[in-house]
Amino acid sequence: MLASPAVTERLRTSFAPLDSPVGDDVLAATVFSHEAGTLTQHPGGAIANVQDPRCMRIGLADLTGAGLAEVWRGNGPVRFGTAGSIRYVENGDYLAGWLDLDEARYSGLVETTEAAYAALLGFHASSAYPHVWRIWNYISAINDGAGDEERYRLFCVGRARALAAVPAAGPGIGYPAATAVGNPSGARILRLSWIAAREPGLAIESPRQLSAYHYPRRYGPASPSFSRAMLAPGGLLLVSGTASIVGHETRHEGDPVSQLHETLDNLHALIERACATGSFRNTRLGADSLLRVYLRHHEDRMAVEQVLRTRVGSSVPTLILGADICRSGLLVEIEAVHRLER
Ligand code: 3EB
Repeated sequence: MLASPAVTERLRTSFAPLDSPVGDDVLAATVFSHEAGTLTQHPGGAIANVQDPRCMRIGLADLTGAGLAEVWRGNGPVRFGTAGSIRYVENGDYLAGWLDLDEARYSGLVETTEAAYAALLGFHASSAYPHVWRIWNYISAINDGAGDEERYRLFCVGRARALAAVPAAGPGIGYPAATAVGNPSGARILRLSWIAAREPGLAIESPRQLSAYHYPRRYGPASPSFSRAMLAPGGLLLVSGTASIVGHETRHEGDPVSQLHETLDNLHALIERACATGSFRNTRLGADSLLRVYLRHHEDRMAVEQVLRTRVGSSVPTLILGADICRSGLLVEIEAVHRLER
C-alpha cells in the first residue's frame, strides 16, 4: 500500500501563461505586469482574470517579457472567503490570503503596517491555518526617507510591534519566510500576500548571514522579522528574498553582477543547510524549482541573465522583475521555491 503523500506534495507552484485555464485547485495566481491588454476573455476563466479573486496583480515589470503568472495549486477545490480587509482562498490544507491597506487611512506607514499585521495575525490565531509560512510585502516608495525614517525601516517597526503583541510569533517559533520589495502602484498602498497552512513548517537560517531578526541597530530601530526560509513538511522549501548580504553587511555596492554571485552563494548555502537539517539530498535547483529575481535597474537584465544561465542553467523556471529592494544599496534579490527530496 502506498504511504499517503506528505502534505506539501499537495502544494505546488509553477509559472504559467496568463491565458491558462484556472482549475478549481488554484489557490493563488500572481500576475506581474499591468500591461495586460492581451489577456482576458477566456470562457472557462483564465489565470489573468480580473474577476477571479485568486488573480492578484502586482504591477512589477516582467523583464523577461514572457507573460507568466506564478500559480500556487493544492489538491481539491478551493473556497473563497473574506475577513475584514483580508481576502482568502482555502482548500482544507492551505490558505492563500492577501490584503491591501491604504496608508491615507492611517497616520503613517508604521501604523499601516501594524494594522495589516495585526489583522493577519489575529485572523490566523483563530483560523484552521495557524501557521503562516511565507509573506510577500509590497511597500510603496520603499526607499524614500533618510536614516531611520526610510520607509522600509518604518515598515519593520510596524511589523515588529504587531508581532510583539502576539506571544506565539517570534524567532523561537519561527517567523515566516518573507520578501519585502517596492509596490509600484501610484497610491500608497501596503499589500501583503501570504501562504498559511494547517501544519507548522520549520524556519531555516543561513550559515552565511546573520539572522535578520538579529541585525544590529544601524539598520533601523526594529530588526526585520522574517526567517531566511521555511521548510514545509514533506520538503517544500520556501526561500525568502535573498540578497548580497554577508553577516549583516551589504556586499559589492554598485556592482550588480558581483551582488548576483554573492546572492547565489547565499541561496545555495541556505539550500544546503535546509538539506542537512532534514536529511534531504538534492541541493541543486532544477526544473521544478522556481526563482523570482528582483532587479532594481532594468538595464542590468542582460548581465544578470548571462550569470543566471551559467550558474543556474536555463532549465530552472525564472522570472526577472523590476522592483525596488529594501536596502537602497541592494541591486538584486532572489526568492526561490525548491522541492527537497530524500
Ligand atoms: C535582507 O536579507 C534583504 O524585511 O521581510 C529580504 C527578505 C529582505 C525579506 C523583509 C527583507 C525582508 O535583509 C532584505
